[in-house]
Amino acid sequence: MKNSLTLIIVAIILVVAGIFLFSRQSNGPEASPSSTPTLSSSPTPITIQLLQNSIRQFTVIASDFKFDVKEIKVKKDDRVRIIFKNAGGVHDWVIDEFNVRTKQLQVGQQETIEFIADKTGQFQYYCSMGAHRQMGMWGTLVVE
Ligand SMILES: [Cu+2]
Repeated sequence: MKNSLTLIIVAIILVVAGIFLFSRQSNGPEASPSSTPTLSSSPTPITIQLLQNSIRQFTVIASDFKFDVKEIKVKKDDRVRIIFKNAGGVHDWVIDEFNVRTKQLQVGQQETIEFIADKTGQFQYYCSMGAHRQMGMWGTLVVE
């Protein structure tokens, strides 16, 4: 009778200890997910910043023989979007250093091109038709 009472007490202690250990173990994994969001939340502001930086949009209108925008200023690594519209003659919009070139547009046509301004400096954009560049169809892209 005394032996079976001891067994019951031992069994109760084991069960209580088991519950205690089990609940501590299940607390363990719960603690780490709460610290994981702190780690994974840090890349989020960087992603948002990239998106905010990403697109600088400019509309450039061409006519005989000029671009209405003579200077475009952006920051390094900006994504530059040029909406190029042709209001007269046949023209294109070219910038050699970034390998950017629209098609040769007829009057009334437009084309949108995008590129990453991945180097700093001053770069000339121009119309590559005939002698249009020499006649004044150029402007400056400034990447700071
Ligand atoms: Cu031209």
